[in-house]
Amino acid sequence: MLPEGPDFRGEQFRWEQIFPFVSCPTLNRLCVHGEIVSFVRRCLGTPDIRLYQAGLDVKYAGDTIYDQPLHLDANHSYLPASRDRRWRHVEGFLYLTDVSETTGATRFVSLGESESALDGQVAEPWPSRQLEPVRSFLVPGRVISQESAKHIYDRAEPAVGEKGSFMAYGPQVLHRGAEISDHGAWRVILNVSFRTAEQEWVGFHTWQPNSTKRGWREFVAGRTPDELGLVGFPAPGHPIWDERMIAETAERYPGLDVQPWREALAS
Ligand SMILES: O=C(O)CCC(=O)C(=O)O
Ligand SMILES: [Fe+2]
Repeated sequence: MLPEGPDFRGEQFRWEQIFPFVSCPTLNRLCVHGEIVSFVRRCLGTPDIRLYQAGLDVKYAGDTIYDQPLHLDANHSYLPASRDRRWRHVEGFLYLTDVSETTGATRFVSLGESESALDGQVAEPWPSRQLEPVRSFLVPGRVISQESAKHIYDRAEPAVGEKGSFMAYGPQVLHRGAEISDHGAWRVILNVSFRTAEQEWVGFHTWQPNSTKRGWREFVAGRTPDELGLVGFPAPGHPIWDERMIAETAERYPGLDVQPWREALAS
């Protein structure tokens, strides 16, 4: 029998939409918002970063049970979370509604307490070794059950914030999704996560399969070389660019200003 308490339920993600968003230019632009990007560059200590996850996450009160167990998002990397600052990536939630303790604010344990809590724990499959064959597709990595560590659950704080707030955390921070207890409420966040260009072991979404579709063309129109670099587009001056490549790219993406690529070729 599956447990009734905190869990990773597929229904928690049923309204999720993945970037790029068709006919939603503002949402597309928010995924590469200048202030978020500059904050993440400072966190990661390099300008050379990539957007590796971008999705709109919508949750409605009463739709399912949103309580999750405390966990690390181990499904963002091939490797366990490093404790060395140099190897962190940044996971982020841009709040598109006000988020309070009763409207599903994610609960977070501080970095120091997360690390000491994990030190004492043996990594176990969730929800149990017996159920691993049926549930392994939902296992997100290191999970701490309430029974094994109630005191750590008590230390987890809700990340409360107004619409427009950006909540950022690293891969070694314990957290859990929480119930929306206000009747009739909903919570909307834009989930955007970044890695350094060299962290190829970190990932979640892949953009290329959608790059021939309308939503992608709409996103690319009007973007700058710097914004496109966040999704892996080669910068002006990269050796792949010649006249023909620039012309065909301009044809593929109406509304993209290819002048910076032309100027780099000429210089
Ligand atoms: O939606 C949330 O509040 C957090 C969800 C979460 O941590 C997860 O699904 O890994
Ligand atoms: Fe998570």
